[in-house]
Amino acid sequence: MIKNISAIEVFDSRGEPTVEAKIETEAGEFRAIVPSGASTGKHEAVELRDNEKAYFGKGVGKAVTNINLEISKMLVGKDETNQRELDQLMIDLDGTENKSRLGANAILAVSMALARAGAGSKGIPLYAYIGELAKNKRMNLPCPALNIINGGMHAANELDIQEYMILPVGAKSFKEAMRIASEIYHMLKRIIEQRYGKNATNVGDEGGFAPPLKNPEEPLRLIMKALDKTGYLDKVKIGLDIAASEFYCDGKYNFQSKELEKEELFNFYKSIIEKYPILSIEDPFEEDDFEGFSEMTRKTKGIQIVGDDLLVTNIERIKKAITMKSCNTLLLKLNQIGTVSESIEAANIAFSAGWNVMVSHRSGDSEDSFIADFAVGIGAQEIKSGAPCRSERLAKYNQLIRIENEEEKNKGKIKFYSL
Ligand code: 2PG
Ligand code: MG
Repeated sequence: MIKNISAIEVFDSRGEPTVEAKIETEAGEFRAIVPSGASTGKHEAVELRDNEKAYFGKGVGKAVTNINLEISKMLVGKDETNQRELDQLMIDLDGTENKSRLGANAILAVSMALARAGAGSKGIPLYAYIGELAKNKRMNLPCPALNIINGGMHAANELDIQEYMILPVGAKSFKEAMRIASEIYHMLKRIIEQRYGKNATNVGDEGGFAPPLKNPEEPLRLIMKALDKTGYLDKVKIGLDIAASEFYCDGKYNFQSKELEKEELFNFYKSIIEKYPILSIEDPFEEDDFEGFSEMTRKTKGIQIVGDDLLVTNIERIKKAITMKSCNTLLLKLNQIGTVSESIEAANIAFSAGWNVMVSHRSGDSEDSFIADFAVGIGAQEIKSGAPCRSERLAKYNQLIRIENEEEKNKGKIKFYSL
């Protein structure tokens, strides 16, 4: 039974305030911290900010108060293992389409802490509990997509493309995937330093390097060199998050200081797909262009087309994209939709359409590793949590290493997913 619910304002990896919720039950205390995006989709659930003097408007005092008063009042005394029901109670209490009254940050912090409390009262690991909630019989350790060069809204450089990721698809275990990624990351650092000087190895919000480049192909060339020098050319594929909405304006894409038509941007994608081992492209067009995504998916056979800002983990938008064949992979961010239950439902809808699911951190994140267990529990094929650098990124990867280690020790069934 839930004895108490409370919340406080803590800080995310960008030093901005965020919400931490705490739930007390007979089994102990369970906490969760919500993350925060920079390149947010306009259809995301609403992150409630105070818009007052403190923290230049970014305080989350109202969201904290909503937990301490309304949410707590409603949930104390309830059974913490009724995740679905309690999530629904919060959705109804909020009463808006986009959780703008109580704040998705308030609701999600409680929803995540509830899942931890539920796992705690059953005495099982969080990933196993999520697996039960998801009614999932095929858990696995996801393949990591590590963002090693940062651009767009996550870096103070001129790269239009937001994320250049490596996916160690040839690894046999999660641990091996991380070793490969770490070696490439450090080799890349040397290459960037040699070519552009020490200053160019400063990192962006997600721990990837943020060299002062403009040409969108140069990061690909640097990564290829790092793959070559580490001997991992046959084990690693490349993933991109274009985050195209960020440079879209009035029907044109402002790419490399030119105004491009959609066709021209598509031709750029075609040319890099031909030259580099690209496996995955996220948000190639602006966030309402379901048609453009469909065309992209149709014309780039064998490539993962990932919907992030397009889908915003929203069940209605996912269903629309399935009908229109707009993508083949869901980028899943819990705070885009605001509860654990709806996130699970979103994943299951995507799986049943034959899609992959890539669980994702946010560019403003924290030491909370919830999404690692979540990804294992739902059986996500992939996870993206930034570079193998900065502890808010590694909190997730380290938790996956722990889960894999426990599974190996106990001769469990959960294995690394080979993409
Ligand atoms: C994205 C994310 C995470 P943000 O666009 O996929 O990498 O960025 O959290 O800033 O929306
Ligand atoms: Mg994205």
